[in-house]
Amino acid sequence: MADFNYNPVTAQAHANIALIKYWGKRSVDLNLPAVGSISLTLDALKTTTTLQFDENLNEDELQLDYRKVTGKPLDRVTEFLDIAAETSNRPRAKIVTKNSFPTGAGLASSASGFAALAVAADKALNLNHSKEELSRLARKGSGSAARSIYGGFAEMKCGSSFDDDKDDYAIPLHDESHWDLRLLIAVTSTDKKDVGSTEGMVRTAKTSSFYQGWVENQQADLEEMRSALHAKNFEKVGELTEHSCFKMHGLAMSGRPPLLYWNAATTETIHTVWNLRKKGIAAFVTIDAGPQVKILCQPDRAELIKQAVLSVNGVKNIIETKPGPEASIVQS
Ligand code: 2P0
Repeated sequence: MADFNYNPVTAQAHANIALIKYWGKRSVDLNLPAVGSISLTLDALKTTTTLQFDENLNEDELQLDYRKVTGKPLDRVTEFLDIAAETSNRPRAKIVTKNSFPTGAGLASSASGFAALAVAADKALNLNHSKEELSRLARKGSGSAARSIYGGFAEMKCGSSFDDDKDDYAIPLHDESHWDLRLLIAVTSTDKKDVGSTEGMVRTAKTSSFYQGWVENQQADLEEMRSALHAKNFEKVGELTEHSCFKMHGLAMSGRPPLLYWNAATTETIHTVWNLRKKGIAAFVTIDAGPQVKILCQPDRAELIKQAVLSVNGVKNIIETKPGPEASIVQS
């Protein structure tokens, strides 16, 4: 039985963008990825979470951005705390969480959210987990959260067992001081997506004839990206980032029924970035399970690219981010 600390604990974590994408699970029950992935943690997208166990509560209480949350998101948090405490027979908790960015806008709030909650739970349960254990725990909340335990660049490992997760956790590649890059997020819609990532991944694995090829080729992309990041080869990192993005989306589109996360402004933004590239401006796109376009560039090109992309019909705003720090305790 965990050793409960009844003081409030506040933790923070930053969202991340996958440069080499995760798509597909080898176990949905254990939330085990089918492929490894490589990500960049983002400074501007931060979640701050305060967790406090309270013996007087009958159920967990969740507040997100000043609003009480019930239903599925609360169930997911309750389940996660049961896993962290290794028992459902535990004191209930109050969880107050705030994002520095709009929730549900396709900006990976589950990654920063579950990474922050894993770090807060570790402290509130006096678990003293290693980084590897914290990452494994965050993964149980959301696959991409495993990477948000680290700052800078991280790699999510993919094990081979179908019934244990001993090899499924992220490791740090380089911290945020390794390389000064920019990631511009062109927000094209704030509507809730129709098909969530988990459902999308399951559908793809079941119905796409491209799926096996996706899984088999991932290792080569991971190896190339590791070397390119180490060498700070921007053109190579950019090319690999776009390749993994379009491979993932091609895969999603090849499912039955097809999954297309893009809107018209998404496509228009891709072409705008490619046109800039034809003019010699190094910029590369990546897109997650939503319609926002993320543009990887170097700091001295950020302003010019921002202005060009802001003129695209349907682009609502642009969030500028750079490599961000690891997840941490803010107060306890
Ligand atoms: C990624 N995505 O690597 C990929 C690329 C979206 C597209 O990880 O089901 O919310 O909670 O493990 O982490 C989004 O999926 O999925 C995601 P679950 P998650 O960032």
